[in-house]
Amino acid sequence: MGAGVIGEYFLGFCVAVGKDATASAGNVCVGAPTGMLMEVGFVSSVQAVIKKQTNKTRINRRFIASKYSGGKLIIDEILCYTRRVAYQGLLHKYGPLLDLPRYTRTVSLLEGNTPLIKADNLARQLGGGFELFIKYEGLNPTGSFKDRGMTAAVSEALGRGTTTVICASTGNTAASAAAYAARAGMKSIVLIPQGKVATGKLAGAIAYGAQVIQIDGSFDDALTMVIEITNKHPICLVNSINPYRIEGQKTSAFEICDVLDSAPDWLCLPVGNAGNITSYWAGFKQYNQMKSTGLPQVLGVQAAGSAPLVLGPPIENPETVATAIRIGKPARGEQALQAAEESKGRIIAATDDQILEMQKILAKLEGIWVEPASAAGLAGLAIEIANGTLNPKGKRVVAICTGHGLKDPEIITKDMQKPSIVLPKLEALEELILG
Ligand code: AN7
Repeated sequence: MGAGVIGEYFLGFCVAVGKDATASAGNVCVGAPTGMLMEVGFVSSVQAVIKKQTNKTRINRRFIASKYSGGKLIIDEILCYTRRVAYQGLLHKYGPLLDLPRYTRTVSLLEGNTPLIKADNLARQLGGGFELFIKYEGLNPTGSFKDRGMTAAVSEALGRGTTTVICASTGNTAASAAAYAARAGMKSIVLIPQGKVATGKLAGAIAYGAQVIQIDGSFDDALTMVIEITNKHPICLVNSINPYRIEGQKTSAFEICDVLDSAPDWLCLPVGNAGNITSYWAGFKQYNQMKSTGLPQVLGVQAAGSAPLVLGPPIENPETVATAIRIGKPARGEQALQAAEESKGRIIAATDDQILEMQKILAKLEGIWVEPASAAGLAGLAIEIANGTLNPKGKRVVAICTGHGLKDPEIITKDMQKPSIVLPKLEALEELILG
């Protein structure tokens, strides 16, 4: 046995001779009688991997495999290199678990695989006695969780021969759609509510080459319009009404279970158009069926000024500083309420002040800066704990932080104290720092 590094790949090789060397298709492992196991990623057959390996590494050895039996590939003799393949994105990793058509052609920016960060300082601030993890979705390629759904939706659209995608957006969907469309060689059109989209999101959509159109109306008006136009013209809708968006976004639930070995006790997340809460619930349920990972209670959090799922009827003129979730008529509202109910959780509202306060605390206590909407889930958790309606003691809580703070820098800079200016002299600096 030996190992070495070639390029970006970790390479190890093993020699296995004999009938007890087996490999399972899917998440393929090549097993050697020595007990050595190496993961080589998703492939349809071990032979294909070996062929790829041998081409890649120019190892001119023979690989002999006889046949599949009981889901296993019985191997007579292996003499091969295996490698731990670099991360290749969500469809590569979880594709077989997602309900996508066969014609799907993967368009990926290596999205997903985001960190689950333990937040002990914040947990202590909230009273302690429980485990708190932040799923930092702002670290996706375009800075939000939308990339999980977009890799699936745009891959399906490409495979189907679509040339143009369209969405209504409070900003993050727009940036994500534009990026994936660019990569797929498609045109993208994004409709945004006038003047209410954070700079980092608008800049992204423009940079990725989208046709950006402002609607003199709300997100809900824009969504109605993209539905109408896609019913009439061969343009692909990539809002979360698109079922493939939901499929892609389920992967975050899979990742959480893969890291924790089970679902958390509570899942807290912001709710806008309600695609994400729908996806998480579907993902946790699917994994639980497959792997008995359990189910979380779901706490969905809306902004108080745009909380139709808390108040009941749609909100005509939603308002909130958390512009990402400034949505008055969530497309998947019914499913969100169902997820909350089935999970024995609930959907609540947090005020703008509570959201902004949590945004600051999270950045200052944990070094995690998220956009306002992304702090809503945690703001809701803080409210519930303070009210005594959620007892976290001994529990494991995961909060989904959906978008990066850099998306909306103005929310911080507009109120900030200008940094002090000193002369370029040591004494001046000393006086400022040491007083
Ligand atoms: C950071 O980009 O609706 O409940 O058009 O950007 O699945 O809608 C954004 C939503 C939470 C709410 N956090 O997710 C859009 C858009 C952030 C968001 C949500 C959004 P959903």
